[in-house]
Amino acid sequence: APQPSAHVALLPSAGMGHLTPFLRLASSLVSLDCHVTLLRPLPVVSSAESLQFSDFLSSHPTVHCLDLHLLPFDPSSANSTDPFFLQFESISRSAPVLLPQLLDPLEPKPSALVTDISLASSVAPVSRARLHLPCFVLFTASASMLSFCASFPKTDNIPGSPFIDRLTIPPVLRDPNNLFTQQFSNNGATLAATDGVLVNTFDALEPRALAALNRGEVLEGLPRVSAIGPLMPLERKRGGSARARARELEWLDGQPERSVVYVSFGSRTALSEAQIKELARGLERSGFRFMWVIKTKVVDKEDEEGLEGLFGDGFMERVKERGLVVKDWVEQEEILAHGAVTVFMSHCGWNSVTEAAMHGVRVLAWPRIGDQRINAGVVEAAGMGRLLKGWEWGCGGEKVVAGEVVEEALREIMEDASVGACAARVREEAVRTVGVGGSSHESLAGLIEKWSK
Ligand code: BUP
Repeated sequence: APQPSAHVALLPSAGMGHLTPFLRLASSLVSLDCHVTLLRPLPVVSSAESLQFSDFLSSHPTVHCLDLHLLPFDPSSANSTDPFFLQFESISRSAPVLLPQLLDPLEPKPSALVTDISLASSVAPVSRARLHLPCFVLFTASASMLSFCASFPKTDNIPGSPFIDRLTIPPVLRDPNNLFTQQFSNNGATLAATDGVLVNTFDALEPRALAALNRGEVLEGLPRVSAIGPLMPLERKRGGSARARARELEWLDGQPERSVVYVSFGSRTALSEAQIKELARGLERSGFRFMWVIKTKVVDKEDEEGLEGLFGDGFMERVKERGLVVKDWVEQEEILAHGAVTVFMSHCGWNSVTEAAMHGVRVLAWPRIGDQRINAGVVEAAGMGRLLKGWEWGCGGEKVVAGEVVEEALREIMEDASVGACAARVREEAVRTVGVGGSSHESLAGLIEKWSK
């Protein structure tokens, strides 16, 4: 058999938004004959992550998984209570000690280490100086967010991303003492000392941001930024055999083409109870068909409340003919791929945006935290979606958006053929870019060639 062309070690970080693109990259590398060593920080934060790891490993038996058992870490010493930020810190502190122990004995030696951006400042120096491995960063958000990260603490006039300003930046970054602000700033400052940056985006989605990054307009000394997205979803297999068709997909099978609004705010943001009630009212008033994936807790393990208690006024009964409300983990990518879905009311986590782009689904953007408002700017600039009218930070949480506003926003985006046409064009470009000869395909092939030498 031919020898694998390159051996790449991958170090993902915490949360589905970070893990998902790593596993997708791992899968693409395997299909391009690379040998992959996957470093798994343990324990993980959420049930979704454990399941994702075990599913992935059983369907990718050639991937070599090494467990990185995190060293004890006292969270009370860090200025944050966010379980995911605390986990970034814990992995960052453990990695410099554990990576040599795990990677030194490997034969053949990896030719490169790809780390998550949230770990870059602690991993890149060890990778180069101690492991003698070139260090690449997988940036798990948009190229616009990468520009912002590379420019930080500067927060406006970011080249190639005119929609970034003081109002769109994540509020947490206004506190210089917050743990996340410090991590973000250190990781951004490390970018120029890495060997390359991979981004899950593509030329047609963020042409100006990518051009500005690679022309050196954003940060002098930034290495090559390779757009390798949209990263392809994993094949849905569990234990090697095909799974039964999920209830959500069966429900969609029974709905007319392009009639359904899919509503989800991602794996780690919960709406307030008052907002859940107003959103329900808006969906009901709109008269549209909908599928709503509800999360009421930041970490899924703590989410035990039943659906009934959330609405409690006969809502479920009244909408049962045209609405499905789900509390479990769903296969979102397959939902967005379904022909019945036409609008995605989304928090604009970057994976969600790339999945909508891949399937030509319009986005009604309702950002909640972090990079999501900047990602919503990308969605608007590409024409594939709209920002919820009157949006401001905190809406959905402490500020409640009225049902009437939701209703009107849904009606507008459903009726706007130009958004639909843009979304369809973005989809065509996404398909083209990952095909042989497409720019994302060629970028990944170029990296593999580099790693094979
Ligand atoms: Br919820 C949910 N099923 O039920 P994002 C999410 N997903 O497949 P996030 C499901 O998780 P950050 C569900 O398709 C996407 O690939 C979804 O990543 C999938 O947002 C991923 O969109 C979620 O980036 O993370 O989880 O809020 O805030 O880190 O971006």
